[in-house]
Amino acid sequence: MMTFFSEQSFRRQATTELYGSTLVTPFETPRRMEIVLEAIERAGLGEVRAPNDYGLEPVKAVHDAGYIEFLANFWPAWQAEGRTGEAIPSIWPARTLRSDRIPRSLGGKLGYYALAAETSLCEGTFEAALASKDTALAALEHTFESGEPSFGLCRPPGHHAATDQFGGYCFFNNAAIAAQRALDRGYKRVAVLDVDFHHGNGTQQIFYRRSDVFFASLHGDPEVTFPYYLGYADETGEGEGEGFTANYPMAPKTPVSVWMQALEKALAQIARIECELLIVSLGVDIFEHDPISTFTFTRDDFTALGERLADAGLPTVFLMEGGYAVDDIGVNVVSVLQGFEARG
Ligand code: OKP
Ligand code: ZN
Repeated sequence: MMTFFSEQSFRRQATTELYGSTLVTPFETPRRMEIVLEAIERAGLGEVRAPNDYGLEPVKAVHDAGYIEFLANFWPAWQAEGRTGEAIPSIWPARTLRSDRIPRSLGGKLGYYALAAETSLCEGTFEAALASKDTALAALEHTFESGEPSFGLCRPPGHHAATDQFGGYCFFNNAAIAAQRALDRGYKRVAVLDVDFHHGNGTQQIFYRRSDVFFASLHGDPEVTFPYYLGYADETGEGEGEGFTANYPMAPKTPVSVWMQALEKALAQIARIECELLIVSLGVDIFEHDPISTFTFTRDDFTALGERLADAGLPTVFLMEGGYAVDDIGVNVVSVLQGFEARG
């Protein structure tokens, strides 16, 4: 399988994540990418290519122009104010405040465009986010041109990023950008299947009122898991999009057999509504030893997941999302991709 990866992804080297009451080294570390690349090479999965630069047009097709401009300009502007540390939002247009104004101050903008506080803005973040969406777009293009599956080793991840908000380690929604591009290239209906441990709130929000992208997510129950405020089973889409969102929240320690039953339901929906392309938001934080998650996948379960996805019989693009058991992330990702290839 062809992999796409950009060295520019390493340009985000954040040193702070707000975790409980302390600042820790971010779980979403650049080292994750090195481990995945090593595993791909060791397994002989196939060629790794650098993506082209697809510009901002495909980003604008999904994200708000003011939000893109904010991310592009933030770091130089922050520095020009004499601030040296990484930026972490501390106030938002929360439910009892106004959200119809975008403050002039950087601190005000920071909260306006954020949905969570764990993810800092720092030097290189915008460049890495651009590289990540290019990686997703290159993978999509490869599958579009060849019909072959592809893997976009995206970093930073994307599925929490909404139309105009960053958070949960995400800035641009790579899966949504690729899905929109697929539609613009002529596919009539695309499925985004999100298997990351965390609900893909950004992808859901972007397509919630649309019927051309079916979004299904299997994830930790938001009653007890980030992002808490989206991802419940009663969210099924709105208006035109009614029936084109499906959520399968599951309790901590849910057995893989139960998770696989939810996957069957999601794949049945994908088949029934005749999706022509499958984009998999591939988070391997469903791993049993993931440090911030509570599902129970083993390496063999990842292989079985890949096999089952191949059986769906669709052109498939895998895009990297989460996975924080750094030493195991490579083996886990490659297990999915090799399981897929063994069946494909
Ligand atoms: C990003 B992705 C854990 C707090 C959660 C943020 C998690 C972001 C996950 N106690 N912190 O979906 O893998
Ligand atoms: Zn996750």
